[in-house]
Amino acid sequence: MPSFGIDSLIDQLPVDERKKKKLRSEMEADLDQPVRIIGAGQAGVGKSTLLRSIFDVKEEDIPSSITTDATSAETTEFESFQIENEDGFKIEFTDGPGLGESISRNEELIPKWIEEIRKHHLLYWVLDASSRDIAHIQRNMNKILNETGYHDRIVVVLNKIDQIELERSDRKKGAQGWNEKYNVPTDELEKQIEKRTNDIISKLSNIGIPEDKIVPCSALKRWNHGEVLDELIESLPEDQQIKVSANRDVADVRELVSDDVLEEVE
Ligand SMILES: Nc1nc2c(ncn2[C@@H]2O[C@H](COP(=O)(O)OP(=O)(O)O)[C@@H](O)[C@H]2O)c(=O)[nH]1
Ligand SMILES: [Mg+2]
Repeated sequence: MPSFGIDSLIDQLPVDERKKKKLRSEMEADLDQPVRIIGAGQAGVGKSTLLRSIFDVKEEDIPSSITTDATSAETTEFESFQIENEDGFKIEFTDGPGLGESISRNEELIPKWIEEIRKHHLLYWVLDASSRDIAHIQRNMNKILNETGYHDRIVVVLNKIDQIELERSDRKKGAQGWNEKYNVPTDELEKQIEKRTNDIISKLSNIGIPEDKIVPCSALKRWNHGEVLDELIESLPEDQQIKVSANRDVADVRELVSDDVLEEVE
């Protein structure tokens, strides 16, 4: 047995002894298997950036075919890569062709996505929070969720919240969106994030996605990425959660604020 400290990990779970025993035997059989996570969304929404901000994924871990930028040739293939975290557990990420780029392409892609998603424990779907039109995304999501039944295995990430436009009156006053010093949104931006998030929550509740599955974040600024990870873990099947919990110590807040702030508090 590799030294995962599995017993001590299981001991920390808030379940009774019988459940722990059952979990232990299931997990030992399953230990070498990776947790499988698949990311959907249009090209350029920030899927790869998000992985790097949450997991210890290095640029070189990601196959070059996956890191293609938004303007380069469309890929039609699904591609996976694995990382191993501190506890020795494997996490496999799958990336696929961008959804929502054109209607005719969607017809062809959606069945492929459905087939592929079924092989994964969890689906995360990244939206660009700064773009307003999500009608077509909503339709794609609805089709895919109805076929896969993954309503409780999806996390919707509203990424790029740092790019949401401020209200015109605030812009006129010269307000900024991002507070660089503390690496947080300004009050003016926060207002817009809330509006946009609530709008998406109400649109996606129509297709059966619960409110807590929808998480705003900025992968680039690493704002609220901890919440994304928490929601990902919570949405995994119980016996898979432990494999990802080592990643819970995502960037310390202190890493993210500017140096003069750190000097002030020290
Ligand atoms: N402003 C901003 N840019 C982002 C954010 N996340 C990703 N990006 C940028 O968006 C571009 C596409 O990101 P990438 O992760 O490659 O998208 P992917 O095609 O979905 O994997 C890159 O230039 C990223 O730096 C974000 O939260 N805010
Ligand atoms: Mg990518």
